[in-house]
Amino acid sequence: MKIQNYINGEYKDPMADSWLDNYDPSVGVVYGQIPNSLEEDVDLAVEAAEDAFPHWSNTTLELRSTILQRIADLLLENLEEFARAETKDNGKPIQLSRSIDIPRAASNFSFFAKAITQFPSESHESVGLDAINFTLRQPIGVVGCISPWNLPLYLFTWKIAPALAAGNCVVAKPSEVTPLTAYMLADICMQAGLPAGVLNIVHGLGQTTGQAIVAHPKIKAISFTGGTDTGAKIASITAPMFKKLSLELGGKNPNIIFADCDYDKMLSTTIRSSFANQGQICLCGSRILVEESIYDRFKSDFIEKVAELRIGNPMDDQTDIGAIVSKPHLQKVVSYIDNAKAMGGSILYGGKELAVEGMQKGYYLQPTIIEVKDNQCQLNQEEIFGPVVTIMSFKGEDEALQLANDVKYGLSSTVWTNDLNRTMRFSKNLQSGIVWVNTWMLRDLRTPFGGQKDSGVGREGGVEALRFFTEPKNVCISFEKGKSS
Ligand code: TXE
Repeated sequence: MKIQNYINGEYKDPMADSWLDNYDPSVGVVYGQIPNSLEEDVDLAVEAAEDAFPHWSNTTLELRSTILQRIADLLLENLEEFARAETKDNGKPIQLSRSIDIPRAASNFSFFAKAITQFPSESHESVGLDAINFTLRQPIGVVGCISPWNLPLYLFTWKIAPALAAGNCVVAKPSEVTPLTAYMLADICMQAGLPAGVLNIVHGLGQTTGQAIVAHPKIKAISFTGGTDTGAKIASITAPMFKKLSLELGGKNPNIIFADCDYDKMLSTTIRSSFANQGQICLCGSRILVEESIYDRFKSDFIEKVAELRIGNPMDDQTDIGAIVSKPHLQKVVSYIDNAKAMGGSILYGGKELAVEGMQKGYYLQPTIIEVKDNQCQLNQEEIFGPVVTIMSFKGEDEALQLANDVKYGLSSTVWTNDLNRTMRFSKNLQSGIVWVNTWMLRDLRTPFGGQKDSGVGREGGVEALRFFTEPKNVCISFEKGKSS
């Protein structure tokens, strides 16, 4: 199958007629082509977006909201088709695509369809100076959205929906590794009556297509989710151009387990927070820190539960762990495991590539648990982004906090405890954008989402996303005092 760009309301081949292979990771074979878009394709998309902007930014909130809600409804009407496409393209278990990825993509649209109708701005009376100020929140113009491969449609729409709701026109690029559902979304947008040029989707590589979006002088803001190194590169290009920038980057998140926790809930959630989506979620708790008194018990129970996970055909309803997204990524994850011993770790479970029956060339890897003694080892400091977790013990609160914060990243943390005072101490002192207590990945779309330290800058989600995608303008009106004042 051939995927095309979506520019100015229609599907288009790349101008240079250059194409890239798209792989099905479950079987390791090419099953389609995607545009290898170049600067000229991005230029065309920006032109279309610029032309569409005056009309879209002046479209009533009611109509904008109706169109976005229609996109959400159409995604849900076509849920099964989208879920199967996501699983084929990414290798994730179908039950995950069905229950999380596609419903959440629809929620992103319906959430921001409503949120924009409730988006307030401030006014400040300058008492004694006889002036009133109000803040106009205006759409920025043409904005760029670049998303990764791990939660393809989920993260793509997480950016596009608030950008459109706020009245911007968008040039967006999904990951070249997982382009299929973004391609299908274009069709839904056409059916929903989104005017031509309001959303443009350009496919291609990061260093060409992505870079052309980032460096385009007419694109005034960039929202990016992906690797920390890529984020740094994007920041270095956009900073001298004074673009607004939102970066959601990597994580090396601690999962801190105290002996007083609800043990069963902790254990089953820790299986998910370690290995959901083959561990390829920036929020996964890849460093498990366990209080010394329950360390041995946890270790054996965790290994036993992980051994029950079913690895196999992503399209099978019973599969817990599907395929790794691509061959290069599999090789990267395996190289960490191969080096584990040299890095001071001992493999407690897994660590091996697997051949799934009938899918011998697919990219399968066992869920892997590595015991480490030193938080400074590479395994605990670098984002592996695969089904690999480390476990280590700690003695008390002080050590747990020190270990948790002792990384360059600061995206999310999970704490398991029933001590309220400890909960408050950790909530205040953990250096991360999100702290989950006695849960993981429980998301409320109104909350600020993003990381500290090398995990990014800025926040998205709820009102934060609408603030990011608008330019605040202070209007100050002086008025004359009447006789009565
Ligand atoms: O991400 P990239 P990759 C981490 C994870 C992973 C590593 C690399 O550790 O192993 O990053 O993964 C586009 N200008 N995360 O290489 O390259 C690219 O085309 C503009 C964490 O796949 O950052 C894709 O659309 N765009 C992460 C998007 O950026 C560029 C999720 C992300 O790709 C570009 C994914 C450039 N110069 C990986 N270079 C998370 N935090 O969720 C690439 N891109």
